[in-house]
Amino acid sequence: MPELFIGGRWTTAVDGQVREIRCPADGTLVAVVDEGGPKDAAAALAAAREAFDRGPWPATPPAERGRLLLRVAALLERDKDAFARAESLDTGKRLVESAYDMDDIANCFRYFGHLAAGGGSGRVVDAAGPKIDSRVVYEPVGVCALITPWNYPLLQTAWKVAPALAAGNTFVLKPSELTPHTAVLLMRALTEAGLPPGAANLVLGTGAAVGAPLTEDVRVDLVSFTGGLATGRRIMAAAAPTVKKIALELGGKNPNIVFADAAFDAAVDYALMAVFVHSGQVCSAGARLLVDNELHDAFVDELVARARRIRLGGPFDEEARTGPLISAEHRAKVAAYVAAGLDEGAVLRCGGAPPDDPALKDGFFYLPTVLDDCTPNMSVVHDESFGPVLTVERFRGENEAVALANDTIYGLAGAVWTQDSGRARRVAGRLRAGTVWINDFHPYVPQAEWGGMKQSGVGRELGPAGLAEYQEAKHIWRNTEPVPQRWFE
Ligand code: TXE
Repeated sequence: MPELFIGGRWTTAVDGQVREIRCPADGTLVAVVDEGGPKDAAAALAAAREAFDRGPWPATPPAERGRLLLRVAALLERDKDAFARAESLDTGKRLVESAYDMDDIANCFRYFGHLAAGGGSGRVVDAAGPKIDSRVVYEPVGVCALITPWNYPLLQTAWKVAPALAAGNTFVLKPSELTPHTAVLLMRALTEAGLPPGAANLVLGTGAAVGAPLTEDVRVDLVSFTGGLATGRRIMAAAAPTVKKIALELGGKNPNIVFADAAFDAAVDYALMAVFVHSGQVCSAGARLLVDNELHDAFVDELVARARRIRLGGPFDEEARTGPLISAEHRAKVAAYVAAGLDEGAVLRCGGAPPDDPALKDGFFYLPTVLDDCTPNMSVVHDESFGPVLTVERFRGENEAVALANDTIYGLAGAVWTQDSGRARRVAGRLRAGTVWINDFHPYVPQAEWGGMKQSGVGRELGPAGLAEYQEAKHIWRNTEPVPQRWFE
């Protein structure tokens, strides 16, 4: 069955291109999919434009749009196993993690479904006196280009698709060329839920051939992108000539600050989870451990001992605790960051190489790695390696902890571990990050905004602000008793 979805019809790529998708855990062929190009992107944009300018979706009452999103949530739950399996085969991640993701994804659709169904975000403004009806209404932005990455393929897509549809937009989705399958399944669910043709369009393909044309085209009103910083900068520049709205989530280099009075066992456990879950391919990964000098030796010894025991494996290995990296190129990049860190004086405490287990030789695995005695000037400390690599720095006192934590161009997330609630609040208040956890790491809820300060991005996803990204405010002023003003007399 063809995999591009344009104007409500499944189709192959105009130029007949295809791509092999292989599982990163063992290199097995998952499928051969259609690979679109600029002509397919243009056709999808024409369909999305037509559906926005003349189709029923933007004018569908918000409550009805909300009900459709709730039906999508129910379909995602009905087909959870198929979605989770597809996600695991594309990404190599453990099936159980893909299943957690599916729960989050259904919740995301449900949250925005209820938000839309609740309606009523417009307001009456009574600033101009009794003869004026003045109200502000929120309308869809228009045609959205949604460009998503490979680490949480459907989750990142849901964070964009659900609010975009809740607000009444139409869209063209371009998932990562490495992980297309759950996007295909989502188009089927949207269709089954009753979304009108043209409101949702899907073009598979590379960033250069499909993503870039979408970011340049005048028919696109908004680009929402999650991915790497370098690509985010390119997209911002590409969107400038036509002054598109942009929303960018560009990752982070997130500090995990552990004070000497932290609950030791929980702090070690979460420090491991913070950085090694999904082998570090998480935008909010706690990749920089900042540990109180007093606690350093005991904490890092215990952490390293536990990191050595982490079992790697493919999606269906029930004993495995984390999986492979997405590609050979990505693993080479992670290895290069580790090598640079060692050159610059970091001390390797564990990992630092692919595993030697012959059962893992066909996958892109890399051992959980801890680099001790790191300093802020090392590239492995300030760049996002996006792999299972933890750098450790020591601090003495609250001020130094905060200074080190904020010494980054990123500002997505961070955590502080202490049993002193005053200190926890003070440090949380001083961290320049869009999300701060106190005595925790990684949780989020669709009700709360997610996004980055500084170069971690522009705008917010989730929460009421996540819906607002996809809306334009319009002020409508009605003079109920117009009388001549004689301005020019
Ligand atoms: O991402 P890209 P890559 C970070 C992480 C990783 C690095 C590079 O550090 O090592 O980015 O990963 C599409 N116009 N993150 O190269 O290029 C591309 O096809 C329009 C953080 O895989 O950012 C894909 O769909 N689109 C991150 C999407 O952009 C373009 C998640 C993401 O790919 C394009 C992933 C262009 N010119 C990587 N070029 C996070 N924030 O969670 C590429 N694309």
